[in-house]
Amino acid sequence: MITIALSKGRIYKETLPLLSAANIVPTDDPDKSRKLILDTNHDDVKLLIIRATDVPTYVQFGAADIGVAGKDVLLEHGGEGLYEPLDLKIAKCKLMTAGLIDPKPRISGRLRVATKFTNVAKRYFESRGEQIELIKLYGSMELGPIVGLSDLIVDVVDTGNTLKANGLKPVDHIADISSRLVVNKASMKMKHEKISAIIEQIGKAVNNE
Ligand code: PRT
Ligand code: MG
Repeated sequence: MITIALSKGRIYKETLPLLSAANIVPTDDPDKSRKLILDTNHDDVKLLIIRATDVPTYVQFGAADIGVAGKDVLLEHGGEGLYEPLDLKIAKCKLMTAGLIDPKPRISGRLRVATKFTNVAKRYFESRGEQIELIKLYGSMELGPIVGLSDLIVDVVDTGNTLKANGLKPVDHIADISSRLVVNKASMKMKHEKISAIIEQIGKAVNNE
């Protein structure tokens, strides 16, 4: 059995053509089905539909052999127990800091940063020698600076329209982001033939894009 962990939404949509290049085609549609385990055209290949931030956890612990996750999620989670053999070049965006278009004076002595990417933010500001106060959020980070919760946010940005619509602007670029194929290290050894065939076929499809 090979299990592949994916999140619904943009990653699922953009991964489907790559999976189909490896002749893996789901027989259920996650938008129509409530199932969390989707069958495919192979009896021994299943897709797990989970939250984007949970993908590295499932793969790290071997609950899934393979996963597709944004580099933002991987940078935040850390790479323990994971191989990252392929850049799928999908779901591209940028990790950025952002703040008010018209900045206000600092809220407190130390710069306050609100984000769900606390590990990334901590490393980034440490590398610049800046002392910050971190505020962990789980979503709608754009609100932080508007309501005076934080001076800055760290979030993924694509077009920047969401920032703009909320009176924010990108400030500093932290990293370019795309989705990566990740593989459990033990699965890579135990199921080497099947998994390396999948990696090779998906890799070819990525390069033909
Ligand atoms: O939604 P959920 O809380 O379940 O999890 P998630 O937001 O992590 O998942 P999902 O499916 O929204 O995103 C999965 C992955 O897609 C992320 O981990 C990124 O690697 C990648 N990705 C690419 C993005 C975007 N582009 C993106 N634009 N993830 C989120 N966004 C957000 C952005 O933060 C903003 O709020 O979409 C909004 C619109 O972006 P703009 O800049 O185009 O306005
Ligand atoms: Mg989302």
